[in-house]
Amino acid sequence: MSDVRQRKRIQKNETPIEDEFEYEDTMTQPHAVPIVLANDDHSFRLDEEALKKVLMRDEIKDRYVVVVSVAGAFRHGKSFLLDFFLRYMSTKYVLKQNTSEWIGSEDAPLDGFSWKGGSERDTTGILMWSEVFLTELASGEKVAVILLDTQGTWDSKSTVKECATIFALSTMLSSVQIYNLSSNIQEDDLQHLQLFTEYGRLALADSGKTPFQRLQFLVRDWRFPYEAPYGAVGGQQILEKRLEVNDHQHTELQSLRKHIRSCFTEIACFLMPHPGIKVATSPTFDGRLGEIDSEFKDNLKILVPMLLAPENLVLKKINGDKVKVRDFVQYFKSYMQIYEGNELPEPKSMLVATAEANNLAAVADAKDVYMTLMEEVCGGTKPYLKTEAIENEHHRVKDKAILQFNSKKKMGGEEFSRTYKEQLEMDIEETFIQFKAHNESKNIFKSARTPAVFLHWQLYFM
Ligand SMILES: Nc1nc2c(ncn2[C@@H]2O[C@H](COP(=O)(O)OP(=O)(O)O)[C@@H](O)[C@H]2O)c(=O)[nH]1
Ligand SMILES: [Mg+2]
Repeated sequence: MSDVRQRKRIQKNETPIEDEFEYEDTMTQPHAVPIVLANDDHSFRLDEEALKKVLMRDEIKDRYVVVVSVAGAFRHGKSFLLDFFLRYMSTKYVLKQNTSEWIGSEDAPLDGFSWKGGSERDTTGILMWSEVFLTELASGEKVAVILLDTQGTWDSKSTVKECATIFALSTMLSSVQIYNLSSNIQEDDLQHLQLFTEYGRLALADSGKTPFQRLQFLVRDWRFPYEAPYGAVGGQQILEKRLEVNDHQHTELQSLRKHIRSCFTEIACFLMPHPGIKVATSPTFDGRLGEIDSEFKDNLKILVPMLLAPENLVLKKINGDKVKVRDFVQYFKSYMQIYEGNELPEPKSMLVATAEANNLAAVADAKDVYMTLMEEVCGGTKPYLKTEAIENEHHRVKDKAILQFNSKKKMGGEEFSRTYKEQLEMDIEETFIQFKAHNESKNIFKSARTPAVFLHWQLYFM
């Protein structure tokens, strides 16, 4: 806030807003925005205003969305990795430079999402980078790329629930979930995916569509390159082994593996080398490349474009349909509602929330169709239409809007959609009343007040 505005507040006996000062300052620089925050009782809340501030901007909201999230236990270099993502995104998408030098200079400190050494824990939650990266795919689709950082610990009973929630929520929301693991893929890492496998089973039964897109295991500090080499090829070997189903396994382990595969369109794994002693232990390390092992940097140069180059971006799909940013906001809200309580949600309620959100998205699309077409017919600058003509147009356009609603694939079945369709029809009728009133105001015969004026208009038009 400017000094002048601050002084005026003081003069008016209002408290100076220090936060706002800081806020405006940070707004000029891209920064991490806490979107999902933990309450004291380990439940969560969504900062809807912050979410909308980032996403509901005109140049963003109608684009298809790509959501890249990094999740997994704390202090395993998630935020550190994301800061390299940011370097790549800025070079490639903002500066539009096609260079392998995106990785930065040897002595520049690494900034962006805050990362740090030590064992102190951050609060649990989800952060979104305030800068949304825009690009166009080879197919011509305009997309917006959102980066999510997650924070959590898995270190005590109460926080395990918190972490499971954040992990679940970020998986539901992302098109690429990077599952960051230390040194290997263990059985309990797979078990953390259990909730989704059940949700996936229900979603598949309901719509026949694979619920999620890409699951990218990322194993840090891989120590056996002679067994499986660093990178995607070695990762694939390890993944195949871990997801292998065989008769010697307990049936539970078998079905977990089968269901994990059925939940994601694509599952991959990448093995990262250790970044070097300075990165892992030095309290003064500031992220500069000069102090990171070159093998780690070489692999970063492969990993990051593999995930974020325009040709490798994965669009977020729900129920098989691509999702626009504004629909994504709706999904975020619906999912958040089921995670707001103190218990982990049932897969069934995850399904209901998805069905609710895709019905709401279908309603919003249909309303858009109605508004756009009616604006063309009788919007602000259009001439007055006779009552019969505007009513005919209304029926024609309303049919189109309903058709749009019906044609959009939705979960939950006919019965579930009926309420949304009824609401849509009511909303359309209400909007029509406004269009009609606006149209009437253009009727010069009726709005002319005095007989003299009326006569004047009559003479004019006859
Ligand atoms: N051993 C190891 N440490 C890393 C790696 N990447 C980053 N670190 C260090 O791990 C610590 C925690 O990093 P941070 O990104 O805050 O972890 P987060 O809690 O998962 O987000 C920092 O001191 C980093 O320097 C890695 O690949 N291996
Ligand atoms: Mg972090």
